[in-house]
Amino acid sequence: MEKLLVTSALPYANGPLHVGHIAGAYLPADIFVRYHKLLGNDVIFICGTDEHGAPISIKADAESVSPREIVNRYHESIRDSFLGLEIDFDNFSGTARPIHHEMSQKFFLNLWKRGYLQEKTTQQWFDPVHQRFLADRYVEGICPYCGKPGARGDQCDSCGKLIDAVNLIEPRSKISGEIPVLKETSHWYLNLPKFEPELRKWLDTKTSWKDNVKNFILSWLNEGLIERSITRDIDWGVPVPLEKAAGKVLYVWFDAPIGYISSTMEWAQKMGQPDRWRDYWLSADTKLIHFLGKDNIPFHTIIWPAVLMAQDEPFVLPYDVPANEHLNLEGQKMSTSRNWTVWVNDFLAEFDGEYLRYYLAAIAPESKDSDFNWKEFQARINSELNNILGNLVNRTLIFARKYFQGMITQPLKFRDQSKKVLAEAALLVQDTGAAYAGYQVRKALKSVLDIARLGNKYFDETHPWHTVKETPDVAAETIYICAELLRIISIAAYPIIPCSMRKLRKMLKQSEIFHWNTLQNPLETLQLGEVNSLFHKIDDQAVQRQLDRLHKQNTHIPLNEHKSEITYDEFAKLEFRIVQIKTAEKIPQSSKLLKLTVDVGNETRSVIAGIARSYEPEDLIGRSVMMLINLQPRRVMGVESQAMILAAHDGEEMSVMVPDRPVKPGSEIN
Ligand code: B3M
Ligand code: ZN
Repeated sequence: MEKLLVTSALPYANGPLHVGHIAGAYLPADIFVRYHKLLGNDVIFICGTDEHGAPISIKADAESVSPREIVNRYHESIRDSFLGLEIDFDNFSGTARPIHHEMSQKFFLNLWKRGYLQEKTTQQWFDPVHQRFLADRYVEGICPYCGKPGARGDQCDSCGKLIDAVNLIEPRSKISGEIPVLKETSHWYLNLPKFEPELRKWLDTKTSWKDNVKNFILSWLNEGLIERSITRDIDWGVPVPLEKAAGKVLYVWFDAPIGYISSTMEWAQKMGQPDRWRDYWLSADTKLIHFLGKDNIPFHTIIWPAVLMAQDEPFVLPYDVPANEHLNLEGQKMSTSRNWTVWVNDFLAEFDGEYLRYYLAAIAPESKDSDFNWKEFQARINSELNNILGNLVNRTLIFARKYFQGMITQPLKFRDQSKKVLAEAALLVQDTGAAYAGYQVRKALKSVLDIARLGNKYFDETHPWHTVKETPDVAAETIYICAELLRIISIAAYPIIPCSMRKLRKMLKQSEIFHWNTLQNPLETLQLGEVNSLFHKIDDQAVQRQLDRLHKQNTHIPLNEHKSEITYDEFAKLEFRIVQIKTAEKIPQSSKLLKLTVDVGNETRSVIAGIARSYEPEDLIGRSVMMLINLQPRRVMGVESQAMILAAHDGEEMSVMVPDRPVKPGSEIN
């Protein structure tokens, strides 16, 4: 029996989960864990929310609420998403809990006592307006490595490099937007170079790690390790447990991985065996496996193992770090700031969570980035899940009900064709298991589906609808074999779609408790339970609604992204004029839209404007504003809009563009 400690990266409790998160660190882990639980291995699956650091306090500042409030809100939202998707952790904790603070301080003190930390005074960015240091994401600028804008004080998302904030080009404070100044402060630095020989030795043993992970680590090591500060000047986090460090907290990336341990400790406490966590973390035979997205690789494969090596007890080091690539959406990079994403809770409000598990397994970004595409989602659910697997379930069980009163009878012996099908299925099951063990979710799903394809082909070729008339035994054999394939699928596909496979087992009167090795116990004669369709199809409107929502949401372009260039001639085609607003009224059923009539100088036009959240209709009447007037008219909520009002939006408020001094309606702008 293997002992496995499986973790998924701790999601920041600063926002809800989207499908990209699930595809990267959670679904693949859950599938892996379910497989190992089926094998009967000793496995626990650990997670929790990452509740510290700049991501949380920036969000709290933006909403003028406490970090604690943000953390509580999103911890719940994230937990609900996991529940809805049956991502089934043995424990789901959070790093703001006392057990985590204690453990993190203990880890820090061990490093300090054992000489791995050094206190250093350096210059750090300081916001002159708000009189505070700008840790990590509180400052943004141009990446010193790749030259792209939008790099944050801790990491550049464009090139993936970790950044020392002082090297940012054209830095700006995220709080005030001002240019920050450098000011002295002292911090504690982890002496990473000291660990290099031991890290290299350890990494050399990791020959089977995924190529994308190995390459990432090698490029890191080859650039040379540097000392990294593990403390910060912010007021939300684990307090640094040294008297002279009053007011400072541990760097979120220092304490977050310790969350895997504190969550395991919480699990052990809940079981009433508070020392049980040690059986996993301090035992050399534990396979510690960290599932994560590729951005988190260096923290888990260099800094975290170093911190574990430096403790005063022999902590187990990561056995494997299966990191996944990114998931794009409709051909574009996902972006939460632009709302170009699919939020899990929104998905669950419309569709069965099992469909997301199925689709994300089918397109898992295992070795390269992959694309979430709503039309493809529909096609996979309709033509694979329904037409292949659902079809085999329906035709087999309905036939049994119609012709055999729901009896599935085990034949005394099989015809060759049936034996061949069972043998092929056994091979496919082996492939499925090997794929699960090797983190190849796509391949596992394909093998499982091939079992269903095999069943459909066999059903067609043995045409029971003919044989049932003359040789009902032959038809009964077809039905038995197909039901046996369904039983096999109910185990083999369980890690991917557990809920439907439980339903399928119920119809087949199979035990709720089952193991991978029960695959070998053939179906005995049985009377079917109640038979229902396992899946239903997704109609065009449902998908169109999602696409509409996505495109409608996506009206804001973040500062570091720009539309493609246009020519002067293209620009010259636009006709802008000053117009005067004559009437303004709310549009019932819409909280965003106002209906305006405007004087364009020699005519009046009606216009729909999306400014209702920022203006009361009566405040607009009589005002002169800027308008694009040669835009093709369109109907919005049943009203024709014959121009477009220009307004600035900062993501929160809209502000209409007005002339600097009075000008006549109809005046041209150029
Ligand atoms: N919260 C980063 C992230 O969500 C971080 C992972 C921590 S794992 C210890 O991308
Ligand atoms: Zn960069």
